[in-house]
Amino acid sequence: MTDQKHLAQIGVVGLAVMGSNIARNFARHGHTVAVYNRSPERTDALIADHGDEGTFLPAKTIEEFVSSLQRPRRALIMVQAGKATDAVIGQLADAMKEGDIIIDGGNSLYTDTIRREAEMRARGLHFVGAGISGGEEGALNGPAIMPGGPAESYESLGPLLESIAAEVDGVPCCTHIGPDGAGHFVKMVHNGIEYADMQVIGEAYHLLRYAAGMEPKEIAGVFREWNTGDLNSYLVEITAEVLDQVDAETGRPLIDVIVDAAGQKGTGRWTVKAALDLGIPVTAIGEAVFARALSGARAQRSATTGVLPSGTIAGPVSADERERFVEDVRRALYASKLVAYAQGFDEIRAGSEEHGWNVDPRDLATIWRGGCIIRATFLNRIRDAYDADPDIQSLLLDSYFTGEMVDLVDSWRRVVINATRQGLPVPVFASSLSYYDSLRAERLPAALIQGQRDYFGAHTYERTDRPGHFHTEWSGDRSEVQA
Ligand code: NBP
Repeated sequence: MTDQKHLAQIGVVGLAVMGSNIARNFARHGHTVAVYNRSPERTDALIADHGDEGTFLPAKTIEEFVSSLQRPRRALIMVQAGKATDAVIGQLADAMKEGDIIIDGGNSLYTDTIRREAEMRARGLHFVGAGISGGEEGALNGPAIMPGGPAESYESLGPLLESIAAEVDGVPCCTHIGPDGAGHFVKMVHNGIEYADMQVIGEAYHLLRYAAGMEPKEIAGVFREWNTGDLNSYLVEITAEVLDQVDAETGRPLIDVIVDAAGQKGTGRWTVKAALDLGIPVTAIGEAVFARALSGARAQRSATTGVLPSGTIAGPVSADERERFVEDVRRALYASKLVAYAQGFDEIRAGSEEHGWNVDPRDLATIWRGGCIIRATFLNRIRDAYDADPDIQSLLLDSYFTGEMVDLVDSWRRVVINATRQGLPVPVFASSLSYYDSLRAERLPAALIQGQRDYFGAHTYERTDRPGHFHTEWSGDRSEVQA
């Protein structure tokens, strides 16, 4: 029998930027790490450049890789999501034995993870879909990790993953999320929230720049100041850095040199698609995804710019009003952000109920405080809210959030009005305010929609004064009948 001591505790397949950084992170934490990549050049480069950071066992074939792992074998896949992941899972499964663990750390679609977990279970293997956030820097120095899959596999895998995850107040940013696709589902929604968070920051910048006429450097200072308060977060911090950057070639602010067409890899879109299926209004995430799509519609935009009338009914904010406007924008940003997070957590609750995952939202608020892109101080508030009431209907109903809204809502309205008067787009600020007003409204126009549906399709409606379903004989004598 092979001497287990000299074998690796974990192996990483796929040594592009994410995989090689995670492998280095494991090695730096004293684990022996088996490494394999389809093209051997990447394996060679990792060993040549970083082989002295710990103990690596480089493999030339998947069979050699698998046989260099301690039992139960733990192999982390970090390859492109989709077909490449399926191909690698197939190769590993053929070489592995019952009880071994395959971990997919890529950005896989959670329904793929559900399918793969069932397939691997049927072969006696454990399959763990693990969301990993933090980009390449996080992968190297401490990401947030959201592993799903069988709880049993977490016993042997958890301590390894926790050892390389970020830590906040001594708590690792990694915990078992729930069965099969739960980990990838919450990672997907995390990314959706990230889209909304980035968009609201973008809208705040846009208003300071074009409604208040401030320069990027000045705005960088504003974001730096905001980062010391409620808005303290990684995304606000890096926003200041980006806005401060000067283009070496032209001497202009870098932000003015970057083409204003935002890319996307698909996790935001998946979040919205899943929300549509679950019937959960994630308006902030939806608007953020559409805003990226619209920014990328460059031919359409250049055809309409200067052609469609602006109809603006106000000029820029005056110097006297600027200080108050900046504070209003801060509040509008915070309020919109609260809505985005509340909606994201609604989607996670609905997904968890739909799939029977039993995801604890407090775990997410805890592990997202470090390592990941949406890390923010205010996640502590979300954890407190779920501690106080694990079944709360909406995060906005928690006393902290409700109290904040009292302070924020007037400013939020002023900002949306101001932007509209100046013809500046604020899709997430505005739609989040509409969501907020819809949520708290005593009556919605949905009553009229029910009337229309009953008129053309006899879909029936409920009455406010007694139970049952009713239909009006619209094309007859217009009397009402109980359905
Ligand atoms: P990429 O997503 O760019 O994938 C490149 C890796 O996939 C290479 O190792 C490549 O091997 C391998 N690969 C491909 Br492509 N097809 C393969 C196949 N058929 N068989 C075996 N290997 C194959 O790498 P990444 O940017 O490091 O991301 C890895 C995963 O982590 C992805 O799922 C990504 O979505 C996720 N993720 C990325 C980030 C980020 O910030 N980049 C953050 C969080 C999660 P080769 O060298 O032989 O071509």
